[in-house]
Amino acid sequence: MNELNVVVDAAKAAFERAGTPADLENAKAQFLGKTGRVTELMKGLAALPVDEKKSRGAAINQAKQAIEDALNARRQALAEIELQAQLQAEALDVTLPGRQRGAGGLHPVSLTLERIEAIFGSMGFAVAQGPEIETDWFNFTALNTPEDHPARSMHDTFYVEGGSAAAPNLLRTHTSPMQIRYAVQHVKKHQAAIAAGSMPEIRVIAPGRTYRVDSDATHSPMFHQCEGLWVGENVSFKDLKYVFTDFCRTFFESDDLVLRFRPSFFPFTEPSAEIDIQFQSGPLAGRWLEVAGSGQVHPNVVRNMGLDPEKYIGFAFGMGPDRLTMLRYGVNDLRLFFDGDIRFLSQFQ
Ligand code: 2NM
Repeated sequence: MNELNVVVDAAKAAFERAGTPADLENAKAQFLGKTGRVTELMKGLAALPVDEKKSRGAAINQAKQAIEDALNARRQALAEIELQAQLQAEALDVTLPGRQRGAGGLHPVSLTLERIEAIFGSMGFAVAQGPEIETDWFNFTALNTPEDHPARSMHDTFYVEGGSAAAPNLLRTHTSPMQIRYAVQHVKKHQAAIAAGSMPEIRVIAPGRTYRVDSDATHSPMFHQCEGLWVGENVSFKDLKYVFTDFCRTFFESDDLVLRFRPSFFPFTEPSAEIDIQFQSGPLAGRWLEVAGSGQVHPNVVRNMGLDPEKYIGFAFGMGPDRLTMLRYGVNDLRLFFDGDIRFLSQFQ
């Protein structure tokens, strides 16, 4: 093998060994660079006689061309390897299943509110919703709550901007103000019938968020209430009793559940009663559990609804959907409802 072929083969071998573009450029310098072997061969031409120069020069050029071809081939091969590696690294497996978002679902208290609305809805009660920021009038005064009642203190109620200095606006402490708003609307709407001596009955529940300055395992500063109101000419405590009994038995899916109406006091009702329930079977059997307050709407409140208390009589009740949810599902800490822990909430789906 002649000397030039040895150089060409050495170059090819060096290029093959180069595993990266940088290695390849180093190998190139050894053959085609300023002090490379091909350059050295060219320099050797100067010392040759003229007749040898031409053929030797042509042979060196041929060898140089072969080396450059090998270099370009290797460059392309390395670029191809690099491209393949990159494609491999960025490969997408289009057959993988997509990321799941999860189905989501209603909060347990929302499930309870929906249940309450469906049950009372089936008994002819409308559902009324209204403002969570209330005036002093609707939250307290219209509900016959005296000026010095503890619920009116800064200690018990969240006051907000608006209203007057003497009667600032507040976060409603119960949903009863909505009962007044609804009744006033009803009276306005049925003005003609009332003037003619008869009014379609008011039958409404007001579910929603309420606020009090209170926080422990059984009290949250934000909690839910659902109050009910039934006003007409011939409504009586017996109606309240059968409606609420039916509600409790349906809500808790327990036909033998019994109720007890225990005398109590509220400013807006007279007489008033706490409603206790007792299960006859299951984990809570035998214990009296307080679930609601109730009573005959106070004549002052009936008057504030725009009705004559001598002609119209009303019955009202108020219950805590948060507590009803705890009883129904056996939850022992109210705060679990408002912590937003998905491990707790997902159990209700
Ligand atoms: C309760 C207990 C007793 C109540 C009264 C009224 C209204 F608007 F008619 F005056 N709404 N809700 C009421 C009565 C609420 O909650 C413990």
